Amino acid sequence: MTHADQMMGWLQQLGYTHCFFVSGGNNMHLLNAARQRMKCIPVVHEVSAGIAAEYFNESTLNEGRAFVLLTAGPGLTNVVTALAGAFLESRELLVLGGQVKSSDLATAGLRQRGIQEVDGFAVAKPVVKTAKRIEKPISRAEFETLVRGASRDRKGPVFLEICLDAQGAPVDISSPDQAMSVELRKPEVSTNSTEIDDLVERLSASSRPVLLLGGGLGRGESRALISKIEKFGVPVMTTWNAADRFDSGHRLYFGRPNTWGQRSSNLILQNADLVIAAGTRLGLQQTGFNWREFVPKGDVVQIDIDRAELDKGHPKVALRICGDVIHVLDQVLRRAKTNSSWPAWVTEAKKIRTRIPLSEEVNGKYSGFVNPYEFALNLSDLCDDRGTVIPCSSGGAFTVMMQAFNQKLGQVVITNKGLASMGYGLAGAIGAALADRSRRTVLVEGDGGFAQNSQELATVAVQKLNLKIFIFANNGYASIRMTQKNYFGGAYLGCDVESGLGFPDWQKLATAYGLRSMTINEGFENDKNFLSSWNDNEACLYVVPIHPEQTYFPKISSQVTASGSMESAPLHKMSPPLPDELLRELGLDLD
Ligand SMILES: Cc1ncc(C[n+]2csc(CCOP(=O)(O)OP(=O)(O)O)c2C)c(N)n1
Ligand SMILES: [Mg+2]
Repeated sequence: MTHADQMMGWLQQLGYTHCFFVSGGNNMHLLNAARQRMKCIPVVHEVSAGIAAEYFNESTLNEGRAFVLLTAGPGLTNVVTALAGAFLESRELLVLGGQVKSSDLATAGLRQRGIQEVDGFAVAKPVVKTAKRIEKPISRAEFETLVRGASRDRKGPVFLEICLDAQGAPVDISSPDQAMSVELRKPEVSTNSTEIDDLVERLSASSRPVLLLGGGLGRGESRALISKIEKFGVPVMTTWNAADRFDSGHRLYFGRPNTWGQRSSNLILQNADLVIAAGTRLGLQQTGFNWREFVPKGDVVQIDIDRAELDKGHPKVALRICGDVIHVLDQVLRRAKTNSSWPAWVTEAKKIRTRIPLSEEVNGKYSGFVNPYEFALNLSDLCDDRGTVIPCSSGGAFTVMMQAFNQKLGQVVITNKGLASMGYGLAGAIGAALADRSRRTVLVEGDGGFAQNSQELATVAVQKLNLKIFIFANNGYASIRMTQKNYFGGAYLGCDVESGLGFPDWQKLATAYGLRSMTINEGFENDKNFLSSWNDNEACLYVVPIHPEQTYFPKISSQVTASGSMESAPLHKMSPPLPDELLRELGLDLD
């Protein structure tokens, strides 16, 4: 038995079942050991392995867990984007990398000694929770502590770079190392009880509270919380990372506020007198770059497991509680007293929500093209509560889906907005689809974003995934076109074919990979051909024609200032402005 066998056995006992990999000489022992114990899924590019494993684990649909296996040098450099994405979104990700023999490692001052050698440890370090180079066999206890670090406290990627000789080293399986290690202690929740008392008092005294749930609240945890919130009757909103924690049809659900958020949600949030931000880091995208005007009429209470997020200095937070979000919310909902003004606040908020649609007329309709907001609404109706929905993570398709998609409780919705990278959609959808093959997985991605990882259509075909892929075809990078138009007088460069950026014929590309495809148009939701492909269990690629000049309103406008910096409107001032009479009717007096 080799140390590689031993490590794979340990991983198996820790619940790992799936290995996304790209092979190479420097990870050969690890792959040979994984082959015998895991479902090994070859992907074309390492970055896809990383993203797929992140989404597999995030979807938490089965008992299994996925990790990534890659080779040294280019294997590692190719996965860095996925490490950064998982790091920024606090997602569990274990990456095992090969490395040259310990005797071939470059010594100080050398760029390289071993073939393909790159200092993976140093490259990965800034974008992982833990990085370690393993030059000789390590104990089970050490290995487990390293691996479990990915899913403890604030989750994040762990990168272990294992030298070829350490992988292949023979190990004595009768050594005491083999005993099961003791279960690691659950993290102590050191929440300060006077802070919880303070929050209980603030909530009971507030007349217009909003509970903003973030991705720090797990899917299982939020299920248990819903009935408690119902008894309480306070308006609930979610961040993008918690998009699937609440049903969009629930009477207490008031959407997703954000810089690219739902206008009604932004208005309600900005009218609150207390916002309890639970399990969200309240980053700039969430609060608006103009964070000084976040919740201008009320106080913000933030609950986060990471002290650094609470102390970062923005937005203004009246009460900061460091702790496990479910633990804090449980106590607060048990002890706070309901306030008699809440039903009227819910009614007021409901009116705002009903009067301001998710698809605004200002975006218009172009004949022969699909309106992306109407598309997202129609897609919401088509998706059942057992589906997995993967909006991509950049461009118009991402923001439209997060603005207009109506999720059902039971669905899994995953994006990676922290990195907001092109190319995340397809790789993520592959990971999520493999996490539960009985579900239909739906991917919505822009043509620019899709082009970055389209090589994984090969994986979709080989794995025979029930994956429905919608590509917003709008002649390239519409977002960049818009920037170049608004700020640089239409000096277009590298955003479409005319300005030098190439794209394939998507249907021909699908055919090349042996996949079905069709172009859909307005009314697709009732089209027989579409519905028959939608309802079977096979992959299909749908080209969705979106007009290249399609607008994406409402949005927060920004201006370049005299000093070259940017200045943004607060969350409640989305463009174009609402008519004064509507604002008056809704009782919105935010200036
Ligand atoms: C890896 C990466 N490089 C660059 C960007 C900057 N960027 C943001 S959106 C965008 C264009 C995306 O094109 P597409 O997916 O077609 O969406 P569209 O802009 O057309 O809505 C680019 C280049 C990014 N998000 N990720
Ligand atoms: Mg595009």
